[in-house]
Amino acid sequence: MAATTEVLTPLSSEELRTMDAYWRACNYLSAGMIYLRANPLLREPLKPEHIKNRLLGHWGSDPGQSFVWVHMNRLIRKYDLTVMYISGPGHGAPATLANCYLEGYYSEIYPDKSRDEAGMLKFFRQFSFPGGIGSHCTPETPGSIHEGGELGYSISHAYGAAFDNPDLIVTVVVGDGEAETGPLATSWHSNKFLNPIRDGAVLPVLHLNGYKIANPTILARIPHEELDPLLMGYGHKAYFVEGDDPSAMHQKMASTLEQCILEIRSLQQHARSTGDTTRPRWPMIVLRSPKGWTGPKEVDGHKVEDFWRAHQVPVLDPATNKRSLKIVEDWMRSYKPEEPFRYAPHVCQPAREWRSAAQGARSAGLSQLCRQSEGTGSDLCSTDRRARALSRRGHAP
Ligand SMILES: Cc1ncc(C[n+]2csc(CCOP(=O)(O)OP(=O)(O)O)c2C)c(N)n1
Ligand SMILES: [Mg+2]
Repeated sequence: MAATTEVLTPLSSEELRTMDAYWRACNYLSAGMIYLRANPLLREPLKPEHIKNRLLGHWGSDPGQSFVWVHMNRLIRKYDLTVMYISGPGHGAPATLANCYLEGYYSEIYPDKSRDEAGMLKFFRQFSFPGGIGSHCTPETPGSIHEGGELGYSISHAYGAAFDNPDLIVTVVVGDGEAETGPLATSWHSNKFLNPIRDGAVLPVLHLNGYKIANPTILARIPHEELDPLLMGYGHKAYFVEGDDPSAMHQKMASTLEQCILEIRSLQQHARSTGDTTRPRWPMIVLRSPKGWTGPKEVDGHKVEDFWRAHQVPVLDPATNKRSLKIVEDWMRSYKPEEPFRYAPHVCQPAREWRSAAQGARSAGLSQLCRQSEGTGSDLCSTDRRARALSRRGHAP
């Protein structure tokens, strides 16, 4: 039997609204990186000349990864956690980059990619462009210890980070395709080497979005009655978060992730107060969400969301096909970028202004934007400085 969580609606309506706004902002930025070379805030109707000449990048993995990130941020703030995020499907670099940018961290390292309209445009244009940055997570990604490009090492790197770091929790997203590689399949057993007194903890999030490039994945296809005991055999108590309705999924994820964090703390507390190092059954999450979640559902009658077509560029010819252009525009506007960004006075505001407005606050990143945008996301879009400084983003294709 899968583990269950008791509190199913832990988020207030305001928290839900702001977390969703942050997540939509991430998804907007991810799509923007893949598509736009002009008009970054969609101030004017999308035209062919706003579209990049060569479309590259991976969309399918991004919404699920950003979903994990925003939910982890809520708990970092709530419990003052020290957390590192490692991205197994590091081909989904737009998710990691979008979060770094929204938190403000990206602009600290690369000041020309500032948190204003001009900076956002540079941020989009550099993506997967010669002389810019890779379409996978690369060492240039701030805080990166885990490169995208070769699947299979996320869990090993997560444990490497957790060993001898008793305060650290490493959240590691594992792609269901990545999980089929030899290195990943064996690395689940790394928990056998984790000392609950001396080491930190690893919280795997197995992302069952159903596909690896153009093929279905095994772990997404085997029945629950087989998957759950398999993960138990790997040493985990698995919590399942499954669905596609964003509001319901936010509540489920918030509740489940919090349960996992509390359980990790309680297991550590027990070991550290009694000296009992018997191997605990560490919690983990199985996140079953559609590949390319919230992206275009269909293009020219072909299924895209929740299908292999969402893996990379979901709409292939918007620069030359009016119908495709409209699909991309409708898709990007569906994130209501005017809400999280509040066009004029916020993202577009000179970076110095919002920085100084937020002086004295320890938190950084979208929180400042949010504070000025009537609270959109202010309570949860930011990690505090300590958590951010210690967080490391990692990646694989
Ligand atoms: C070792 C290795 N084999 C193959 C690939 C090619 N590849 C790139 S992305 C991908 C699919 C990954 O699927 P999944 O882990 O489920 O990530 P998702 O995009 O679905 O989140 C593959 C096989 C690779 N990058 N590394
Ligand atoms: Mg997958």
